Amino acid sequence: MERTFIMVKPDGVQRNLVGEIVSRFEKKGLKLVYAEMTQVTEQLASEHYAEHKDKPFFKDLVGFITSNPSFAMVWEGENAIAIGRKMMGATNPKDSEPGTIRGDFGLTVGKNVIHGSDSQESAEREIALFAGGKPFVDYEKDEDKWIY
Ligand code: IDP
Repeated sequence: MERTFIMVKPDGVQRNLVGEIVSRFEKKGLKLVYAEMTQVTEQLASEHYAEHKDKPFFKDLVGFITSNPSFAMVWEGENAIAIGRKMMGATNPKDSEPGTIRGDFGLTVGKNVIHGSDSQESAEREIALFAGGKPFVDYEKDEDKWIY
């Protein structure tokens, strides 16, 4: 079983897309093991987006992600990381397919609604960064026997 870190960014929270996004992941068959409404700090944003620190959009990105609350989640399931990325769609909504979250709800790369881990390594790093030391809920879902 894999775990992936998924976060509805401030634009998604403000646009009332939290329920829609949670619903898509639930219906897909993934299991929610952690969720928190969170105000991302500048320190956390800088660590999370460290790979982009030399990019021209870094300042705007950190400013945006810290501007309002986000909704952080950890979803569990087989191939959860790759499936989460597929469900999100391409980084720039102009390239995201309809049916994906960014394809359906985003218009610009700066406000693309959702974040999701792109590899096992980043999933582990991001889960530790955002949810390290927080309580995870370990439970069985009866419907899993109809999914696996
Ligand atoms: P990802 O979110 O699909 O993993 P990354 O390349 O890791 O994409 O970029 C992180 C975030 O930085 C993107 O989701 C987007 O919000 C922002 N971003 C990426 N490229 C640009 C850009 O060229 N201009 C403005 N913002 C960008």
